[in-house]
Parts: sequence; C-alpha cells; structure tokens
Amino acid sequence: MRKFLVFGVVLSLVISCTQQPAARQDAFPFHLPREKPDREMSAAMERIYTAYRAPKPDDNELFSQFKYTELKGFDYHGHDGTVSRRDPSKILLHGGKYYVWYTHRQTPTPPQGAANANDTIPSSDWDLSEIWYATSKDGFNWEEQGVAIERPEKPLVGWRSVTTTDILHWKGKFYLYYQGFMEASGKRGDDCPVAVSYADSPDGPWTPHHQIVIPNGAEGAWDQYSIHDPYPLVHNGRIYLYYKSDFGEKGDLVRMQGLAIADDPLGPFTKHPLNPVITSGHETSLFPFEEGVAALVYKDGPEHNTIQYSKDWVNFEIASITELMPYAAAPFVPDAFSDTKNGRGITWGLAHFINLGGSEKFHSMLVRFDCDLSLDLHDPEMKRHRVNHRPDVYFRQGLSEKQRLRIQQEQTLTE
Ligand code: AAL
Repeated sequence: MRKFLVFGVVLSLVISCTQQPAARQDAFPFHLPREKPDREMSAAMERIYTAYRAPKPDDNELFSQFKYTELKGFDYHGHDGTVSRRDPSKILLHGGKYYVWYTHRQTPTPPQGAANANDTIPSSDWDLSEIWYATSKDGFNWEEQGVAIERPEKPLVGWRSVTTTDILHWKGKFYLYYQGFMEASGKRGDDCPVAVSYADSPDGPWTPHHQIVIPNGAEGAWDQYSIHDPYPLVHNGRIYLYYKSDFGEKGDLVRMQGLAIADDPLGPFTKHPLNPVITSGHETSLFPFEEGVAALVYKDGPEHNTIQYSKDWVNFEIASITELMPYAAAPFVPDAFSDTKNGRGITWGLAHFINLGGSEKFHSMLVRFDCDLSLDLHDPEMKRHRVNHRPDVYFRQGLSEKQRLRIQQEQTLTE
C-alpha cells in the first residue's frame, strides 16, 4: 500500500511539472508591451507580435474601419431594376479629374435568370451590359460621361456582355481590362475570359483588342470557366494582373484569386504556378504597400473580412481582421502604376451595394468608401475596432422558417 502511495505522489509531481512552463515567470504585465516581450507566451499572444504589424489594431497601419457615403450624379430610374451600376474600376487621377469605369446595365426589365433571358432580357445584373465611365472633382459628386466600351458584334469576345473592368496606365497609354461574356451569365455558370481595349486618352476612343488576353484555364483547372475581376498593377517593370475564379459545383462554389504576369499590356500573360495566391475574397482589390502589396479580402472563403499583405506579391499573410468591408472595392491608388518600392496605401475609393430592389427589381449602385490604410494618414476614427450596429441590423439577420421549426422541435420543453 505504502509503495502505491509514494508512486502516486511522485507521479502527480511529474505530471504537474510537465504541465507548468519550464521556468516560472511573473504574470503578463498590466500595460500591453508594444514590442514582443522576452517571456514564454501562448500561441495567440505570440501571434499578435509576429503576424500583425502591431499588437493593437489602433496601431496597425494595415487595419482600418470603412465609412460609406452615397454618391451624387447617377440616376437609377427610381430603383426599378432596369438600370444598374456595379463593379467599379480603380479610380484614375488624370488632367485634374478623377475617372472611374464600371459595369452599366440598362434593360427593359430587371434580371430574369438564364432560362428566361433573351437578346433584350438580362439573365443577371451584369448581363447585356456595357462599360461606362464618369468623372469627378471631389470623389463625391460625379458626372456620368456615357459609354466607354460597347458590346462588340457576335461572335467577338464580349458580344453578350462586357463587364467588371479595371484600368491600367502604362507608358502613356490607357488599357481597360474587362470580362467578355460569350453567353448569358448563369447558362452553365458565370463563365467568361478577359478582354482588353486601349486608348491614348481616358476619355477614349477605345480600340478593342478583339482577342482574349487572359484565357480560361485548361479543362479540369481551377480557373477553367471564369476569369473575373481583372485587377492590374505595375511591379518590377511588369504588369501584375490579379483575378478571381469561381470553381466547384453551382451552389457550392469556391472563389479564389490568381495572378497573371506580362511584359506587355496586350499579353501574353503567364499565370503564376502557385495559383490560387489568395484563398478567399471575391472582387479582390489590392494596392502597393511598402515593398509589397496589400489586399482587401472580403465576402467569400475562410479568410474573408481580412486585409492581407505579401512582400513578394505572391505569398499572402493575414495582416488584420476587420468588418463591414467595401464590396467590389475600387480604391484610388496613387502609386498603382509607378512601379513603386515604397507603396503608400489608400484612403478612399468606390465600391458597390448589390441586391437593391430584391429579386423582383435586382440592381446595384455605386458608393464611396473611406478608410485609413495609408502610411501618410493617421485617422484614429478609422482605427476603432468595433462597428456598433443598431438592433434592427441584427433582427434583419432573422431565423429562417426551417431553423425556427428545428429549434422549436429541439428546445421546446414539454410539461
Ligand atoms: C461580380 C464580379 C464579377 C462576376 C459578377 C460580375 O461581383 O465578381 O463581375 O462575374 O460579380
């Protein structure tokens, strides 16, 4: 008996020693150290000193809240669903004016789905669309200038719809990359390649290249059907064009971001062998930051609602977690095309609100967002890490009838 007792005491001592840190240390200090303290820490504590630029969001240059402002200058036909504007391009500053290009749909009816679509009835919010543009002196009040890229004749790339454009300013010329639909979106899926047009002025006229510049991937490849959201930047004297693809089966789509690189705006573009390079996001927006590039990653995927950073423009890490991020964010990126080695970041841009008018009058509208993701701005209001919503925002995320029934069956106490 005595032997068992001694053994039990020795065993509990050994267990307690193995669970305690090797060296006893003082409690974690009352004031959060700015620099990584020399002490043993948990994985979570290690992370705030190794994964992020600062242990507190307030001090993290790659953390920001986002503020939204309604734009003036765009007519939405009383929001009846026949006019839609969405998926804006990065903002370009040229000749003392801000420029933006975007998907413009003007159809006799709101979208009716692929089965009911025809030559005039759109399948989706971005079907039967053109690329239009607008200019502004302040980023809040805009003057719509009209069409920039029309739909070409069938069977040229984009004959069904040209949408979701972005701008590149390269060696004095201007290039608009855009999705070129050859069938109504939703027929098989949201399938399209990317095309490009070019001009000597942001006001056009735009000459279509009439060739696919970013092709769909090979059969069985992740990006075999959709090449979305083309987003060109200039890095190391080359064009780094990021894009999104939807893959997997309808209803269970995965959305990730790829990278294609070219020496010439008209291609050929080489897709990076490590694609996909960002595992989440939807219309992902990026901007040069210090020597690397930062990305606004929202909407889809395991790392949605994050701001990410890549020193080598290929391998991305989470730099911060945030909320209420701008969808289809199209920032004003002053150094997007300057091949900078010291990117300064962003403070504003345009984005879109979709799902306006419900399924009967579905359309989208452009909005402005402001933030502080800039090395040259310090706006403490943008660094508050809590968006306080009013109760109605929560109540609008109500239970479905199916959920309510399940909960009642599971949780209603019987006498
Ligand atoms: C957008 C973008 C692309 C898709 C559709 C219109 O948010 O991802 O442009 O094709 O949705």
